[in-house]
Amino acid sequence: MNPNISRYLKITPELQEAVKNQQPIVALESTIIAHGLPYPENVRVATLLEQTIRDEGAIPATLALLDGLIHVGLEPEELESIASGKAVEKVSRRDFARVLATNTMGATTVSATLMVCQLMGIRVFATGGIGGVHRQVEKSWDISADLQEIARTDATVVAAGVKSILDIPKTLEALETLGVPVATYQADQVPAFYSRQSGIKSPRRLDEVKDLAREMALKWGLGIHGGFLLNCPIPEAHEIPMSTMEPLIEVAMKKAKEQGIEGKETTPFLLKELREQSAGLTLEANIKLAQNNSAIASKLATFLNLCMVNHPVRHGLGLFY
Ligand code: PSU
Ligand code: MN
Repeated sequence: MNPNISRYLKITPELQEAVKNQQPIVALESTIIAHGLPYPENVRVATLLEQTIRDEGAIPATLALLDGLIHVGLEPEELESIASGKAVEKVSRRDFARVLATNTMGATTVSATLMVCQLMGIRVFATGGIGGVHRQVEKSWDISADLQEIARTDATVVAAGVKSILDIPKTLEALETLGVPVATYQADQVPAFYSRQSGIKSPRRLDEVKDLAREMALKWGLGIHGGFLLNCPIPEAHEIPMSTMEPLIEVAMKKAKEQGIEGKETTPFLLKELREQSAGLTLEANIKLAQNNSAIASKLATFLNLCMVNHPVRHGLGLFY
């Protein structure tokens, strides 16, 4: 790597080894920790997700910006600061350099996490839900920076769909325009985060993780840049049906409007409201789905490793752009 860039990186010894030995790695974001889940539950969840990835054979890399350095892998005390800190910024592409330059504590969203994946060559990233096109976009123009970052990064994002605080059909359309393949794991509908069903047919169903691994290796081997989105429905035992969630979402959105919540505050505000209104039910669901995604991501990373090593089309031929 360019030495001018490595000056700005702090990689744990375990991950330095993993990169050197080309072991499968799964990235995890830190906004879900700092802004998506309450303290101290978030510390337990972050640790659980890392353990789940290990149990399935890959090495976890939780990413964050601390002390002017891009952290790849967090030590327990670093995780504690991100999870408990009040002054933690939610970082997307727009904020990345400023947060480093000012030594601010920064939690990476899907978009900033993907930037670090591209830098490190990490090809699989597990999260809960991605950002997307918000409802009433015609008034707010609120479209998450996550979408264009998935389009430009050579990595697969493993998520549980987008929750219906977003406009799911518009989010799918935007991803299609950006050239991002979107599939649902072992189901026909796009999952809606807390709910297995959204009523919206998925552009594609994927039954075997190894088939996606093969496709990823071929795409990047051909030099076609860009990511994938694999949506995994929340395990049945933990789902909250749409009919239960919809009224809660309506109330939360109304409250956000009344309080003038906008921009990057919107998603964390709605998540907190839903958690409170559902008496913690959404919190439990959020944990279970993120854990499920981490397990699937770990399997995917392991298969991908095999495919990349054995693939006849080597990466970087530059046939496409
Ligand atoms: N969706 C969730 N939980 C989250 C997020 C999204 O269900 O924690 C976070 C992710 O970090 C995502 C970010 O990248 O919110 C999107 O924020 P925005 O909508 O402001 O782009
Ligand atoms: Mn937004």
